[in-house]
Amino acid sequence: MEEAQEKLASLMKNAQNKKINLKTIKSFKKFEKHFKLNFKWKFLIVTAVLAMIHAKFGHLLNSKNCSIAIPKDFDKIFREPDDCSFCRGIRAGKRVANIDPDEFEKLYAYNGNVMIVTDATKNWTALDVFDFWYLKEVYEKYDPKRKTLDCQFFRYKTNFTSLFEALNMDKDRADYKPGTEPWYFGWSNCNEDIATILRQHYSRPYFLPKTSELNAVDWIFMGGRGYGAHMHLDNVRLPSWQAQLKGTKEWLIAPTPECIFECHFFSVIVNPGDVIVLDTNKWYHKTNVLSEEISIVIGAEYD
Ligand SMILES: O=C(O)CCC(=O)C(=O)O
Ligand SMILES: [Fe+2]
Repeated sequence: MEEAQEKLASLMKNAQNKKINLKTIKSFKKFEKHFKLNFKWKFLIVTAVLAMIHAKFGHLLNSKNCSIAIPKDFDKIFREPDDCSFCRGIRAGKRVANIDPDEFEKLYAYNGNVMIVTDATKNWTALDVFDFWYLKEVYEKYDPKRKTLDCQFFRYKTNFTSLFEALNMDKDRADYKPGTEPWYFGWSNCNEDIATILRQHYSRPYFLPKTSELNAVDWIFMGGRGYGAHMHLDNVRLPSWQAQLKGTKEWLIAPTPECIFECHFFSVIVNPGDVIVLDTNKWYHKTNVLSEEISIVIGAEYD
């Protein structure tokens, strides 16, 4: 009893020192007693609140042009668990050529297959024309008002805060001269004037389903050896294609955590001219440039 009294006295002294109003504590206790929540109720309330947030802001999670900054991986909270049917039995990328769009649509376009189409960039001048200096020139010339700042920019491990800052790096670094800081970054192009210029050098991959339009925003990723995108899952609704214009890149592909005992991890190597097609919303993916030559790719989602 004495011990309890001593404890109480010390607690009250502590509360006084910290300027805590003891009446508040009393009323809080009352509140707690009245509304004491068991685990089940707490879980239901948290779920309901998250569902309300999702209903209100969920559409922003699907947009590549989010207007509010969403904490990293926040969207994964709402991902429905996979039943693993998309990845079961897939152990490698499938290299194909001369593929009919109907066959592609029926067999590969909307399931878990990871395809590498080797003959889809035959007439594209982008393979010769696109490099750091060409893209810098296009953006400086056709976007003097920097509308492109509204598009998304992924800096990965660099400190660049925008595409323009990245395109302004000094010449030696841009050329990946030894001793300069490495870089890898990516961006979406939501500037229509620039899309028109860039699309003079490539076209909609011939094997895509006939009904699929080339109207999605294009994504460009570029950078040097040993660098790439970290392991991640996208939240963009549709599957995508990506053409390797320069350099060689490895894709490390992994199933979602709930499928790791049923599905396989594998890697795919893409060379200049290859087009990789995969559902980046369903496969975790990480990229790594293998070549000395700077890797440049262009891609988009397809419906
Ligand atoms: O090409 C890269 O490095 C990353 C591409 C990517 O993450 C994507 O297309 O979803
Ligand atoms: Fe991705």
